[in-house]
Amino acid sequence: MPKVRTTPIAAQDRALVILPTFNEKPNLEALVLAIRGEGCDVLVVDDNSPDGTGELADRLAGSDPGVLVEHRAGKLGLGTAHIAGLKRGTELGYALLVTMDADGSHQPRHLGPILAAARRTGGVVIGSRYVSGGSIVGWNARRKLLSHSANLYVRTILGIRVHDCTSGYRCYPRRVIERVDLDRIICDGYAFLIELLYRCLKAGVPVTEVPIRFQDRIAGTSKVSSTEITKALKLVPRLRWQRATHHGREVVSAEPEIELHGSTALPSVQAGDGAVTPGSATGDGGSGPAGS
Ligand SMILES: Nc1nc2c(ncn2[C@@H]2O[C@H](COP(=O)(O)OP(=O)(O)OP(=O)(O)O)[C@@H](O)[C@H]2O)c(=O)[nH]1
Ligand SMILES: [Mg+2]
Repeated sequence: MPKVRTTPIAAQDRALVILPTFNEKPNLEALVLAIRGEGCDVLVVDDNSPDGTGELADRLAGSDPGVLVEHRAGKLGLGTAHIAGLKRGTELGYALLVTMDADGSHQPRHLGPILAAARRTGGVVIGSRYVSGGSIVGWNARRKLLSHSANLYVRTILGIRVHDCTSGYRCYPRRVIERVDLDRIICDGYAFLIELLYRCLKAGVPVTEVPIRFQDRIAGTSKVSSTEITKALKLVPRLRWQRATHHGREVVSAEPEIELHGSTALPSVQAGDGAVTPGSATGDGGSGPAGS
């Protein structure tokens, strides 16, 4: 029997940007408007923020059908917020699902190159600070060192070549999310980012890094705690142990060069669309900025 298409026609080719929020009221409105200006729809996943972020999101949604809101009862973690958004976006039939921090660190102007790379490769695209052309503005040396060390740790333990494993600015084609069982994800917090990336790599999904200019949050406070960092550190060897029991594939590239199972293939695009990092993600545990 033929399958009945349930995808809303309006969503079929569209991108949905998922914004997890907890106390991001000062940042939300300008960000939502800028994302809408890039032609994407928005889903705010708010965890009953005490500062009224959820109410502001409702007001924005009230005047724009391209803005959706999911309210959750309390602070349930970044990972589960991403999962809730990815599931909702999948159900609604969006072709591309983007996750982005709502604190101003991830700029909507990078959406164009990120979406273009996702459409071209059909794989996961990471807005990356650690490929050529990427940068960080506003972090002190200690914060940079922490982030670089975390990425080096993840790359080394997991034996993967992605340079920015902890970036929350990502695009997942819906078909990729449909292939990865989100219900098997064990991490609810920040470690979720590493886990989902790793599961995608193990499923043989190509991963491409597009350089972004990351800037420190515009307003509000960070929600990353030392408990979250410890949880993430403990997760990585656990994933590695699972890896030993599953022999999967890894396909990673930094634009515009795509590495396919050891042989390098150049895609038919030029760097002019903002994807400007030739061949920097090759070699297991390769040395990106975190390693140098
Ligand atoms: N819904 C939801 N969102 C969260 C939760 N924790 C963090 N967020 C959001 O996730 C995004 C990233 O959180 P940040 O606190 O900026 O974490 P970070 O970017 O790693 O850290 P900073 O660089 O210090 O800002 C922001 O939009 C937060 O509001 C949570 O438990 N639930
Ligand atoms: Mg942030």
